Amino acid sequence: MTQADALTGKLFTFEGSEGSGKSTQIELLADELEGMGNEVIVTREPGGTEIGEEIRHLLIHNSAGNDMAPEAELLLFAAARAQLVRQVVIPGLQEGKIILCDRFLDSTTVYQGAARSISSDPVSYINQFAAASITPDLTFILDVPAEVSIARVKRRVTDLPDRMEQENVDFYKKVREGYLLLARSLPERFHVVDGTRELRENQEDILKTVLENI
Ligand code: T5A
Repeated sequence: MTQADALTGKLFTFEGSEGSGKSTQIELLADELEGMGNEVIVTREPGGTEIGEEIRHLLIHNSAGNDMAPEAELLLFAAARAQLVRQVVIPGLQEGKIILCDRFLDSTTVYQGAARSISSDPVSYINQFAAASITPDLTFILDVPAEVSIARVKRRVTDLPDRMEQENVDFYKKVREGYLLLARSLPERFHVVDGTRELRENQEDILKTVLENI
């Protein structure tokens, strides 16, 4: 996290395409960290606040979203992030907590930037503005091939695929490539995890890496 020294907590973010295993690993990690006596906040994007969850509904589940311009989508993700950062992330960091966030600004860089082809200047500026220049201490990328993402999304029996999940295999490939490019450009912040490995193996890898960074 790169901001004032008063922010003594840690921000770990989890990225990757749909079905890559982010939520599963966050839940396992939060249990382990809390069991060790740490104060942990688990949150997600878009969402994590009442306002953010309303925006999430509009972005992901509302059928009106099918006509949404990529620029409008970018600004709505940014609006949800601006609220989350000010209402949850900064106060949590000021209280010295460990924050585990399911997606953060790298999702915008990859989905709206790399996959939807909005140019990098507005994406980067809007990201920084929304996130109040907060940068994660460490970001895990759960990396899975596009076909694995699609298969895992399809296996869900509880729900119809949401708007973002209806994208085709090329979109998922662009998302994966976008994340791997980011990881190569900022190796000190990103830790890439093979999301096709056994759950337990990834759980141990992520816990070990977090413990080295708190
Ligand atoms: N978005 C978001 C943007 O476009 N821009 C932005 O700025 C932001 C913030 C959010 C959507 O919004 C987009 C990206 C997304 O399209 P979401 O629902 O929050 O959508 O995120 P998803 O990634 O779609 O969430 P998922 O629940 O689909 O994926 P997870 O959390 O990565 O996967 P998880 O843990 O739920 O696991 C999926 C399945 O795989 C199994 C699990 O048991 C589960 O069944 N699994 C494994 N199976 C085998 N081996 C493993 N290692 C496994 N790990 C998990």
